[in-house]
Amino acid sequence: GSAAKPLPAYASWKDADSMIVHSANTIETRRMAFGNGVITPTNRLFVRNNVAPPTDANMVKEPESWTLEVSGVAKPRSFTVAELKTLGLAAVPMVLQCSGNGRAWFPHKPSGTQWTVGAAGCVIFTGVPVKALLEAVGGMTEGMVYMTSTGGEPIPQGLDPNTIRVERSVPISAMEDAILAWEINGEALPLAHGGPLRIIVPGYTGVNSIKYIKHLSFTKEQSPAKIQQTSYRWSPVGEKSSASHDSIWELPVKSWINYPSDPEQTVAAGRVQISGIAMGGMTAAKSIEVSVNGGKDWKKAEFVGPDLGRYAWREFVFSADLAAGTHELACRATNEAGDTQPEARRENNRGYINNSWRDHMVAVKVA
Ligand code: MSS
Repeated sequence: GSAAKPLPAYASWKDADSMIVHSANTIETRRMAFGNGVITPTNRLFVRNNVAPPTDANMVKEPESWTLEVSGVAKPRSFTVAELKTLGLAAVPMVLQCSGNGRAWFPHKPSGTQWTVGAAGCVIFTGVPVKALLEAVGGMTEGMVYMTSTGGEPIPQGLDPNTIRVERSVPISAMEDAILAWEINGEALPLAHGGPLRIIVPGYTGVNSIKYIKHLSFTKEQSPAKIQQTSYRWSPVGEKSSASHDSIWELPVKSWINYPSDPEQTVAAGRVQISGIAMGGMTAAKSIEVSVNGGKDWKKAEFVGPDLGRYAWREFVFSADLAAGTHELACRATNEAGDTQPEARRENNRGYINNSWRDHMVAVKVA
């Protein structure tokens, strides 16, 4: 590959040694940098922007005065963050995972960032439940089908806003657990992660959690923005995506091993602690199995550390006695809904939502 790129200014506070800088808008967490503490430290959390983030330095200086417009409700109005803070409070531990995480393993080499495992993290967002906001505005207008969020990036003049605007619609059922967040892991939400205010849609892929949200509306139709209509769709390989293909929304069950996973490292023969993370998607991770022979035999592994609820991931460990040689380590999670992580990825043109256990396997040298 090419020489390591520096962190962009807006994310210069990230721990450089823990990150892979693909571009100024796409920064991945190294597989060996997740730790075993369940929560991903904010300075190691991945960053993904579809367009350059806002450069207005004042934006996060006075977070309380950022305003959110709310429409598609009985009493449309706008709220400052200070006003939102009076309506309710919830803390949501959850996996934030880019739709394209795992794209690097699609054999047809889809365009887009070649993420392996690091476009994901487990963090705690704090803010006001969308439900509490809805109560304050008299509920949504009758017949609404989608919850639509608009990002606060300035739209350059002379361009069709729909080609640039970061605006996503999700089914209104996703509203149940959604929050408007101003804090991440107990700290003010930095611009890189959507400060001053961001919507969080737990269980859904990252693109649906719109940063620097400036407009929340309940709508009958999905957003006309390109990012909704023709991007983030389950289109077949080789086929241009369109609104006729299903939208990329809910996350599936998934897991991967983080330790050992360094291809440069040789592990000492004998007792080895194999550890990683498991998530359930829309329901909690229920169990996790590990294979030390490339998926031929599976044994139950143990969850360790705190259980932070259905949208968070779990840490797991498996003790194995490994003899000298190369071992293919794999893991496979099952969620509360009874879905088990599949061996094969679900093929799609842009390489979204890879949860194949085989793709996430690691070959470890033992000596
Ligand atoms: N938001 C806005 N406003 N803008 C942009 O660009 N992106 C997406 C989300 N949101 C955006 C938004 C994506 S796409 C993702 S993943 C996420 O975000 C990420 O996050 P962080 O915080 O990590 O950066 Mo894929 O599905």
